[in-house]
Amino acid sequence: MPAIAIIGAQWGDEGKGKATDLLGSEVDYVVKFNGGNNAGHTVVITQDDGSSEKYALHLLPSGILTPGCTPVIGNGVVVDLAVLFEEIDALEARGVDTSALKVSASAHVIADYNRQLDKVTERFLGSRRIGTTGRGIGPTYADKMNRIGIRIQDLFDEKILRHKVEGALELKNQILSKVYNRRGFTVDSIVEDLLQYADRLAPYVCDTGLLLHDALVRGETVLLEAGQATLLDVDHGTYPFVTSSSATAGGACTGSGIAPARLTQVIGIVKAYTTRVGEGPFPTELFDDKGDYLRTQGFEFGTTTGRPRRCGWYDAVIARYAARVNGVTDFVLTKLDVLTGLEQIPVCAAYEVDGVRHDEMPVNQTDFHHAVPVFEYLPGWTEDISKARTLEDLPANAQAYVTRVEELSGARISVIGVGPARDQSVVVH
Ligand code: 2SA
Ligand code: GDP
Ligand code: MG
Repeated sequence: MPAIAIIGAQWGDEGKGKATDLLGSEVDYVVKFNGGNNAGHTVVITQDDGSSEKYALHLLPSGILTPGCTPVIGNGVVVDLAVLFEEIDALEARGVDTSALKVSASAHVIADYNRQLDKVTERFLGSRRIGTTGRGIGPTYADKMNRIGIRIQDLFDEKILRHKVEGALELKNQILSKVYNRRGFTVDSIVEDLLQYADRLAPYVCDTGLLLHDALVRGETVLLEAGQATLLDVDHGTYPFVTSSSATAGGACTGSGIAPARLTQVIGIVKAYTTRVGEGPFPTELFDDKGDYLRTQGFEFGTTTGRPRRCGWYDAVIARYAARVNGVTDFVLTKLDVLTGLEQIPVCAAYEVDGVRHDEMPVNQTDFHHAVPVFEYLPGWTEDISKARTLEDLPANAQAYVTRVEELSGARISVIGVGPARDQSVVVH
């Protein structure tokens, strides 16, 4: 009865989509448990004839691409209904069967006013902005915590829906008009907008917590797929430069209704270097041609917004932190191929803050802003590694890089990514 969590160990875009897809054929359920359409997971599938198909998923779990696997949107997700059906339609048009999808009756809905608030708040914050994706994620989670959120189940009772929308809009319209100088929303327009999806949504909706519990009792395998990552987690990330949900292993339980003791494996996905989108501290960030090199070689542009990602060297301090916070049992080290061609590869082993060495993540956010990486310099390799399928296929320096990164990172490396396609993986354990 294994429940396996896949967690981002850095600031996102580590390649969780590919890792989930890789495991897809061995699991019965894939559950998205946090976030919404701020996420962007790219999955590349190689066809029998050698051609490849690329899918960019935002709201739907990556397991939707695996026949026989039930994709689930858990209670911890915030759902933009227009995006949900756009994604379903786009996949169906490409021949992907989405009929098995299940959506939690307790997931929250992103309403128009929350998208609007996300965008105007960012503009208002100016230099203090977070660099959000503008999808309404933060304001929707704020409503959830403020107990004025709209849930999927509310869509099936117009009277209740209207009552809740009235409650939510009471303060929001005042904020929009008085603080942000924007026009407010009418209850009718919001209710009408949400109700248009109710009939189409109904067949997908169920008690997903019970569904998953029963599956685990039957001995089936459940994969919990995180959106965003540990350093973007609202509790454990680089607050306030975080997303508004729980992207760590704890969140996998609260966001799906699976009890913590059911988790048998936590797989941390970590890139062989580091990237970040949006604002916030990033100790190993590169501002020179090496950063451009990583961005170009790794095609580091946002899957959702197209924003160029900030790039830097591997940071073992945050990997160790992610291993600790999530209880990582195995790491998947992705994009090792992107480092090919570099003469020397720096790896951050610790930080120095005001002359003092820190082997652990500084608890004080100000210290993290001032953290200076203590680098080890490892020799690079020039051989193409994209066709490597075993550790022995990798050049000696690439093997040594993996070994050193593993020693520094707090958990074993079980899979190494050497290209975007499903089969471009070296399985070590
Ligand atoms: P939000 O919109 O409230 O969640 O933004 C808050 C912060 O979280 C970051 N964030 C992300 N970081 C990396 N990848 C994400 N998904 C997309 C992708 C991003 C894109 O896969 O490429 O396309 O731009 C993601 N989603 C949220 C965000 O940058 C803020 O720092
Ligand atoms: P996610 O948000 O963690 O699912 O990651 P994204 O999909 O946003 O970004 C990861 C990108 O790296 C995608 O374009 C993947 O196709 C690609 N990718 C994943 N693993 C590898 C790898 O091992 N090598 C290379 N070159 N690309 C990879
Ligand atoms: Mg992504």
